[in-house]
Amino acid sequence: MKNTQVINFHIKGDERGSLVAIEQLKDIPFEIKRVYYIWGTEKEFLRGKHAHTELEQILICVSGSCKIRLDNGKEKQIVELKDKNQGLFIGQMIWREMFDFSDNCVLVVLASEYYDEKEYIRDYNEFLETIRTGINDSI
Ligand code: T46
Repeated sequence: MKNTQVINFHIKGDERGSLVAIEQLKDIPFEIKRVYYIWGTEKEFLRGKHAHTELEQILICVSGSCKIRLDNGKEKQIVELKDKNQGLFIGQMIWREMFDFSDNCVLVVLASEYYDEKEYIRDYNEFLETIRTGINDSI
């Protein structure tokens, strides 16, 4: 889906175990302004349910697994994150829902912007309307 991408990070492994390094503007397409992580979400809960007008992010499941439903207003896609060297890029104006969290899931998120509640679209009809009218330049 346009404006989303699964990125496979290079694993530097030896007999001691594995290591993944992520460098801004090299392994991912933006400068990192914020890092946050999510854990302890039980299987029946749904997180996300919003889109961002400005923010770009990379989601990485560094433990366990979860699924992400991506929706650009026209098509939907589900991505399962379960590999520690895999990141999901989500660009602007993509509705996302995270679900099916495993017990040990830790989801790390690298974000291109500081936290700003004003650039969240949390109403699905408003999201569709913004897509339809093309108000956001990134669409
Ligand atoms: C996203 C998905 C993948 C902050 O104070 N600072 C922060 O940087 C963030 C991300 C959240 N918060 C506060 C806002 C809420 O009071 O933490 C609380 C939980 O946030 P939210 O309900 O938005 O969490 P999720 O898991 O639904 O969504 C989060 C991100 O907000 C969002 O940008 O794309 O993870």
